[in-house]
Amino acid sequence: MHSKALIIVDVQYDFIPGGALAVPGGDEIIPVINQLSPEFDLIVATQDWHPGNHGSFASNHPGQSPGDIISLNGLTQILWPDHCVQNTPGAAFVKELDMSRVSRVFQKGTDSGIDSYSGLFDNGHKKDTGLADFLRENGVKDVFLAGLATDYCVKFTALDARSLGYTVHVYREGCRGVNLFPGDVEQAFRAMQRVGISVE
Ligand code: VGL
Ligand code: ZN
Repeated sequence: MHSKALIIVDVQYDFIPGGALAVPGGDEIIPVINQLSPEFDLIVATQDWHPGNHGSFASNHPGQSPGDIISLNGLTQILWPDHCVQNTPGAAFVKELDMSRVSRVFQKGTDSGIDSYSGLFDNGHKKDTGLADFLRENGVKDVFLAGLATDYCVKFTALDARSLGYTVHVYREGCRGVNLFPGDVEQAFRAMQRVGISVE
């Protein structure tokens, strides 16, 4: 049994400077996470893992551009540049991230018809990645989060974990955000705190 787990969210080349969907300062969190990980004996990572025809890619919607907002099978969807395409270098974990003690990787965003910001459930809460079962089977009570991006995948993973009843902690310095709209990162931290997530 493990009372606490660290979830490392989407530390992939496409989300750090130079990548297709670069998060400003995204690489700065890697030493922070590497320093945190020895405190944990249960660590998992999530991996954004899209097919090339994914519905969140602007390139798959003629006439649309990244940043545009559409309805994708009934859900509001921000369109992104092509990113984290399965088996491409951009989808790989950044090599400086210490993965040696990561016990499982949970992939998400694999269904072309729906996006998945959370590492637990898709955006429609229809399918899960297996991470919820994994946390339950391991007796986890406290979930700690770090990774990319604060205002998307970290936020929605944290909110889903909180909804499942976990005590959730987010490491502010272990995350960076997109800030597509100014203030998004601070708003994301506030939305997390409002439901009882601890930002530390
Ligand atoms: C993410 C946008 C699109 C993330 C993934 O990891 O935060 N953001 N896909
Ligand atoms: Zn994605």
